Amino acid sequence: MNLTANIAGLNFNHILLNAAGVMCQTSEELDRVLASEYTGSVVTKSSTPSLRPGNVSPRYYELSNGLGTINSMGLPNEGFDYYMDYVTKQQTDKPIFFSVAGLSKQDNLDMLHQLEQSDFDGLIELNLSCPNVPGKPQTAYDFETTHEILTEVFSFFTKPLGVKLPPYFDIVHFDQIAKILNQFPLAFVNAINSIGNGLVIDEATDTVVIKPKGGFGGVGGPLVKATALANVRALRQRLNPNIKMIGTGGVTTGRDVYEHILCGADLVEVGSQLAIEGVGVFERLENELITILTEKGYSSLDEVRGQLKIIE
Ligand code: RRO
Repeated sequence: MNLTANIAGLNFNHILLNAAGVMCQTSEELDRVLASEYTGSVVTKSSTPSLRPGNVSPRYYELSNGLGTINSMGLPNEGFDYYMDYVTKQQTDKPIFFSVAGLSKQDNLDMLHQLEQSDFDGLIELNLSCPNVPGKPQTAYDFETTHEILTEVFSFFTKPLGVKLPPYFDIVHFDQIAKILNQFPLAFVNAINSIGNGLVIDEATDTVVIKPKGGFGGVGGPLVKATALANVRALRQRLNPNIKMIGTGGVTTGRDVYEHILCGADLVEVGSQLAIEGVGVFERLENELITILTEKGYSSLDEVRGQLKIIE
């Protein structure tokens, strides 16, 4: 079975990888994702210029009924230099994604200048959608600012760069963000980040389950699958064909991976379920995907990608 993908001339031998934020903060975690025979790559925890401890705990919670997760991690990370050191030391044929999430435009530009001047030869993911830093709105909900940042970035940046988007919920917003993104030589677009500012309440105590922001946090897992698929599909239909799609959100089975591909995903990322199940999830999901492809008589993902049928 051919499970390969290509973004910006870089080859991926498997379609799955972690979603930024999950199992990718320390070098040990990054090593585990990278070492899996079933991952196409790894994406680093979104970094800020300096180390951040993130929000107070409890800041992550798994719903007991398997519906999903809520987090308000608050961008804990080891700092830009730590990830630069990690990625430039790797001897791997997997193209690594380096995620950056500055808390200001200038922080993002500074980190991207350093990446541009470095020996890093992977891909860069600009996270415009962190929902959990108190007082900092999700950048990609502000279309004007998104346009302004990308304009400045592409005035100097030449390496393969993509953006991580928050979910959109209106057709007009799909149209508007795609129109902006199509103005730039993006290598890829990754949809979706968690659904921001959800609220989960503990039944026994009538209390929120995470402490930061009074309990508000980003929702992931099965709860977000329909929104994730809609965003992948809507953006794939609107973006220039040379901009590749990464599908993220609600992946717990091989069928979920398959549906992301039907909607147009080139690569598929696993967040909540990786946190719950560990790196073994990649082998299980790939095997489940291969079973589906085989049963349907496909021998490569190219036969499936974007082939979602609608009711005429
Ligand atoms: O660290 C986080 O709280 C976090 C980030 Br940066 C993000 O992009 N998405 C998310 O759900 N959590």
